[in-house]
Amino acid sequence: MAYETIRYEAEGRIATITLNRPQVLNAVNAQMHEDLRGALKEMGGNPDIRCLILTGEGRAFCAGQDLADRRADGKRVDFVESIDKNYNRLIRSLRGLDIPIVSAVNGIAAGAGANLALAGDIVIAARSAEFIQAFIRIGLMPDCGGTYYLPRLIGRARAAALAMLGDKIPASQAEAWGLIWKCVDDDKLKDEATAIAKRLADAPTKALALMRRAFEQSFDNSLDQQLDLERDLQLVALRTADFAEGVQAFLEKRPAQFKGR
Ligand code: T3D
Repeated sequence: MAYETIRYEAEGRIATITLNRPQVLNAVNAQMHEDLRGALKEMGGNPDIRCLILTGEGRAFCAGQDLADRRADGKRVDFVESIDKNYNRLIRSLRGLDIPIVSAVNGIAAGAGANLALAGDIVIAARSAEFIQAFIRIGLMPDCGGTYYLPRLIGRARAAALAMLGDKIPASQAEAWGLIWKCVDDDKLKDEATAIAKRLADAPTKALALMRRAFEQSFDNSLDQQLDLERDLQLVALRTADFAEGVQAFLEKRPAQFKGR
């Protein structure tokens, strides 16, 4: 299906969502939220898909909320709806997927756009890309999970400085700080993202989803709680056909053919 503000492509086991409003650096408007919901639903209806790539068209990944829709011209905006029904729902949908997400950050990622990128399980960026918690520049605080993920990824000192000062950091700095997995030469981004996505799409999908859940809870759990959680989730992994195949393939000295079941 065609969407107004994004492109959705499904090829083999990999789906790609490309934010596609390059004239405004892929800023997010209500239509884009609707289109993203549509694409995620379409993807959910395709059992072959085992990895999602998120990227942007043009020179930006995403510049966050479309500020043209936030002009102080008296037009009433339902901010609860915007945050709850659009942004939070989007982040919850992405983090609730049972397939992995690769964010391929092709250019600047600002505000909600930066935190949308961080919703990926593996985030890679073009060397020329930049990350900016732009919220403070317009009198806001980070959302879309920014206050959750930033301190967990880079520690409180860096999270606070990024959010409070609103400075841009280059992809190389983001990599050095552990905000993202790695940055690559601009002309290699697409190939690198596809290569990672292919590996993930061939991996035992349920184990990937289970480890995401375990990582998500690890900062709030004691070691005892985390060990219990690992037991519970590992019991799920142990019952998958992919585990049986993994062991069989090992014993037969051949590459495993995981089916995501
Ligand atoms: O409202 C709610 O529902 C709450 C939720 C909020 C979530 C948020 O995301 S709040 C944060 C919103 N985003 C920003 O504050 C970032 C705004 N953009 C910028 O600061 C800069 O554009 C960048 C640092 C990202 C890039 O700068 P630069 O110099 O490379 O590009 P530029 O010239 O500023 O932008 C190019 C065009 O894109 C320009 O349009 P023009 O002049 O060519 O017609 C610019 O207006 C447009 N653009 C960039 N970002 C946005 C945007 N248009 C609308 N909304 C944007 N966010």
